[in-house]
This record gives sequence, C-alpha cells and structure tokens, in this order.
Amino acid sequence: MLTAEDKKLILQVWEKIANQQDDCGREALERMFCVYPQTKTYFPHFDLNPGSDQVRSHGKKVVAALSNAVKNLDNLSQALSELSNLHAYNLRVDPVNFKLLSQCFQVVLAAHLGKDYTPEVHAAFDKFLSAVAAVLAEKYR
Ligand code: HEG
Repeated sequence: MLTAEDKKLILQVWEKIANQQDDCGREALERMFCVYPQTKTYFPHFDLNPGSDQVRSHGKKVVAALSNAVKNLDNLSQALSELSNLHAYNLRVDPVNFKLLSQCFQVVLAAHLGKDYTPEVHAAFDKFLSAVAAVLAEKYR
C-alpha cells in the first residue's frame, strides 16, 4: 500500500529523471540480461547486445508503461490491465522475472540519483515496482 508520502516521492523522482528515463529503461534491461541471463529466453527474436536498437526501443516501452503507472498510482490495476493480459496470456512471462527487472531498475535509479536516492525514496520505489509487478502477475491465477 503506497502512502501519501510514498506517492509524493515517486512523483518527485520520476520528474527528477524526466530526461534520463529512456536511458534508465535501457540500462535496467541491459543489467537484467547481464545479471540474470535466464531472462534472455523471452527475447530470442531480439539483438540483446548492450546498446542495440531493440533493447533501446524496448526500454522506452517499459519506461512509458511505468510513466503511465506513475500517473495512475491510485488506479494501477486498471491502468495496466492490457499490459497484464499481454504478459499473462500472450508472453507468459514467469512472474519471478518481474522482481528481477524491478531490482535492476532500482540499481539504475540509485546510480542516476546518487545522494537523492534516499532510504525513503528506495522504500517508496520498491513498493511502487512491487505494486506494478503484482498487477502484471495478477492474471496468472
Ligand atoms: Mg514486458 C513487452 C512492460 C517486465 C518480457 N513489456 C512489453 C511491453 C511493455 C512492457 C510496455 C510492450 C507491449 C506492447 O508492445 O504492447 N514489462 C513491462 C513492464 C515490466 C515488464 C512495465 C515490469 C516492470 N517483460 C517484463 C519482464 C519480462 C518481459 C520481467 C521477461 C523477462 N515484455 C516482455 C516481452 C515483451 C514485452 C518478451 C514482448 C517484446 C516484443 O516482442 O516486442
């Protein structure tokens, strides 16, 4: 459950990295494919080398979905409903992988924010990404 304070911090952070969001998306994917190579099995049709056009463009899509989530913090299930269907029924991504991407995203965020990545920001973003992951996984039952 995101508190009012969590929501404020999430909005602030998202604004702060406004012009680095696409880089964050790409870097989070590159990190996930490097640290958790098993995640590459979902992308056999992609060139997964760091900096590839496909990784870059997929990073933008993931970040756009997160932007939509940030705008709908009180309404995540509805806002991400189609994406949830896609991951559960079409892509069949094992939900364990959402945690892996979330963790990579947080490391990237920490690297970009430096001292602004406070314990409070960390906690708020962790809750936010967990909530997004829960929505993406909720159609699996
Ligand atoms: Mg997913 C497609 C978002 C985790 C594998 N993912 C997509 C798309 C978005 C998205 C926006 C494009 C949808 C479209 O084209 O309509 N993904 C998204 C988020 C998160 C996530 C927000 C978690 C925070 N995805 C995720 C994980 C995996 C995965 C962990 C696998 C390890 N996504 C995946 C694949 C595709 C998408 C294989 C299709 C890629 C393609 O063929 O273009």
